[in-house]
Amino acid sequence: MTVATMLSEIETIGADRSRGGHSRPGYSRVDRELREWFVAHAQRRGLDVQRDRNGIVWAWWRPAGATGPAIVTGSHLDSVPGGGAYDGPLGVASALVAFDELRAEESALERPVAIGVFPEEEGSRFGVACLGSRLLSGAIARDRALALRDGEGDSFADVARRDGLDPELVGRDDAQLSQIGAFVELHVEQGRGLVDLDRPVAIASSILGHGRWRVVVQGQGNHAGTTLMGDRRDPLVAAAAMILAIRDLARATPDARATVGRIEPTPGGTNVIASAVSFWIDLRHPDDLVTAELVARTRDLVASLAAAEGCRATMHEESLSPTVDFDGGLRARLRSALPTAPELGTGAGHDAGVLAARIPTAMLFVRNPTGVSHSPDELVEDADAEAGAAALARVWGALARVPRSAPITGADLE
Ligand code: HGY
Ligand code: MN
Ligand code: MN
Repeated sequence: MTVATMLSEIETIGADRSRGGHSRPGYSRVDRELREWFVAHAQRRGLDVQRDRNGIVWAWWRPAGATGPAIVTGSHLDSVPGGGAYDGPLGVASALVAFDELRAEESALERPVAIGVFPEEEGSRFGVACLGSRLLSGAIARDRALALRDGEGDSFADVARRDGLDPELVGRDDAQLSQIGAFVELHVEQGRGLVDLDRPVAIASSILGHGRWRVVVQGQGNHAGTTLMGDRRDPLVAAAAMILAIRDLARATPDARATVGRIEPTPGGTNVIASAVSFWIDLRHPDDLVTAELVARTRDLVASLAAAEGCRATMHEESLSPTVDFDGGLRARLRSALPTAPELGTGAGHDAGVLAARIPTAMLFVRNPTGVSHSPDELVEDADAEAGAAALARVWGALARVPRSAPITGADLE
């Protein structure tokens, strides 16, 4: 089976006719359908499937004689609103295709292998990026996670319970992590690096530090027609000034990226001056100290521009991930398995970036001719998808054949 054929099986699940693309929130009915698709493929291959306390689905294969922590690959199946078809699912489909190839080498494998499917990687439902891998690794406290609320006001505790999990059990799971020797995630490239290099597959070098902050601006709701301009305290006007100022701040800071893609006025009437506005800032920079400096300057901007409109504002951190440089020894092993693959950094966050704090992780990127992501325009040509799965099989097999007496990160190879 090819990667393209696999992905065609799920293309209608979570299809979003109004936005285009797919909207696949974590821990949702759509997410469950996608999980069931994966589980069926994994069980058809004789993999031992389990869903852990955090909702991560694992499919294990322990060939005779292969013992110790597993070499794991995988990715996520959830999406941003109106997302593309490849961000996440490409890594899961490629893992299944790569497994079909790996199984032929069963006798040579020294280590077990597994595929992991991580929920809520995009954080589109509860606001925290990579919620599943953060819970597993202990990067988010259980109580904070359980109290998170989605756009409907449902708590993660209630949603997790409805999705078959026990809220009292979610959280850091060292026993589960101890079963993983290394994690290698394959992902569509979210940029044009491979297009410019004219190569199908790259090895990841680093992930840009990134965070999300929610700004709430409070003003005075009133009538659009009876309120003179000089009498207004309009939070939407203050928010507009803040969004432009944050854009200018990022433009003036080399390598910084700032985005406001989501804004929610209350009450949101055409003939109503809003009483309050929420908007979310996504800020990213390679240097965590610069990110912190940008956040501090943004807080000052928000306060002063709110005051200029007679409004008040708060700014609350929802998610923060440091810049990650992937494990050098593991990258060396990937380089020896894929000697012609270039190394590229990325500005996009991934579960492999979160797990890097606890276990050796690495990533492979597959060429995206449009370079566009978090959009229906995201694309991977079928031939490149197959090249990605073949590269993953090579890397996965090389790592699973490393003798158990040798360190998996191959520090000696650096
Ligand atoms: O937002 C990101 O960087 C990733 O796509 N979750
Ligand atoms: Mn992704
Ligand atoms: Mn994404």
